[in-house]
Amino acid sequence: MSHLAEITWLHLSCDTTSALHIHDVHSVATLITNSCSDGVSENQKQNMEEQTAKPTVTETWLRKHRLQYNGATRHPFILSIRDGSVNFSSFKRWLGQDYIFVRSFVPFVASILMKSCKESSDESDMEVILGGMASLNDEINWFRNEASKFHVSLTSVVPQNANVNYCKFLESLMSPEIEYSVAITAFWAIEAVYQESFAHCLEEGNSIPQELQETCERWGNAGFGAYCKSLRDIVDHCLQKASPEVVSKAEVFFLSVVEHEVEFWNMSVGEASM
Ligand code: HMH
Repeated sequence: MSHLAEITWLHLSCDTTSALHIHDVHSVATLITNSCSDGVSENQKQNMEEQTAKPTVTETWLRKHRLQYNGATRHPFILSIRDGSVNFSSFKRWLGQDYIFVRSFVPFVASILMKSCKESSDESDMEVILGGMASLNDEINWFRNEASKFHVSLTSVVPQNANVNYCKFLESLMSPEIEYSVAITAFWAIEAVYQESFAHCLEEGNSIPQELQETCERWGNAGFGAYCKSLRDIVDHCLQKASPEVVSKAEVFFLSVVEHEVEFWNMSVGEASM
């Protein structure tokens, strides 16, 4: 492709999203610089490219879909935990439903672990995903313990619509037709929404009820934040090498996760249809 054709393509692709503007202006600048740089050494060219570093795929999405994302991470249920006004019957509903969700999350993460072994070029992905599985094991035990504290009987929880739909979505992502890069994108988004939500509860100025402090720390602690960042780095690394079709598919699934998370919080508050 000639530089002119490439620049025209970038202009066209700019039209689909305002958030891409900055990055594409940089790309165009890089292309123009490179096309004018005959006689410039490879080293200098590389420096020029580094100075015009492109935002990663996840950065682009988070900018573009900030409102939707905040709808999940700053949901009224989360804000009510942070300011102490939370309804305890909502919290108990969330607790029982999330236990069911986490149990369906385990085979989903296992399917990603298998895909990473087959499809990932980076061996260290496996450790990050395995760490995630280990923390799910802790989480399941924590749910059992928490449920007994709050007198929630986990054996009699009936999964509500939003939960059933979310679990079906996870199941659809376990299909062998779903690329590793797409599945790990959903995995990252699922973990990141909880991490950002509960980390927000812990930020200065909170009035979290003492009984819910541990819940917030479970997902809001720095270690869980670092784990989510490792997942995000894997996603960016995978998608940087993926075809535009796969990147778009991953973006659609990212947005679906955000929607399912909002529905899950709505259900917990008690607004969803039973
Ligand atoms: C609904 N989303 C939901 N539950 C969870 N436990 C997480 C994300 C994070 O593991």
